[in-house]
Amino acid sequence: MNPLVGIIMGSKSDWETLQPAADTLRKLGVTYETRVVSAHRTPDLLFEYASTARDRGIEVIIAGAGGAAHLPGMTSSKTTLPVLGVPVQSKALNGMDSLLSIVQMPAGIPVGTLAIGQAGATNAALLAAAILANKYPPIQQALDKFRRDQTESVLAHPDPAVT
Ligand code: RP5
Repeated sequence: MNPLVGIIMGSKSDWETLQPAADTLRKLGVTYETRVVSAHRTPDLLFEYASTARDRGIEVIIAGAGGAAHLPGMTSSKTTLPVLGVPVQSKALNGMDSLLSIVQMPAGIPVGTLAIGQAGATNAALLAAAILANKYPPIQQALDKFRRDQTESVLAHPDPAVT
């Protein structure tokens, strides 16, 4: 099946952060592809990826980057698909640079910005699934089950001192 979600990242070094997005989509039965697409090192590829994604059947893009993280914003500038930005926890500034450069988009070009790091990647996948669930009932069912299982797992272990 063609991928519904495109997971792109500025560098191979971002994969550790973005992998939970891929794992979460797989668990929910959502098809996806993963690619390194850099706003700075491969700008032509970024333009091509973003401007052709819809025609290839992609419906949501998750874009993760660190430092001067222009990838999500530039991707959104070339497509009207929903773009979810994941700030990578950079070494120099602990991800604050990534967060601020992704979240502070000018009005008119939206990026849905998630938390710094792997929590943001997981939630980007859940949000992508929620967007797709409006059109694909099996994804809605998988999301409902994910929430039920999560709740039951917490309730099943009420005492933190007992493993
Ligand atoms: C950004 O620069 C990438 O998103 C990455 O988080 C950061 C560092 O990249 P590498 O030097 O590890 O390739 O473009």
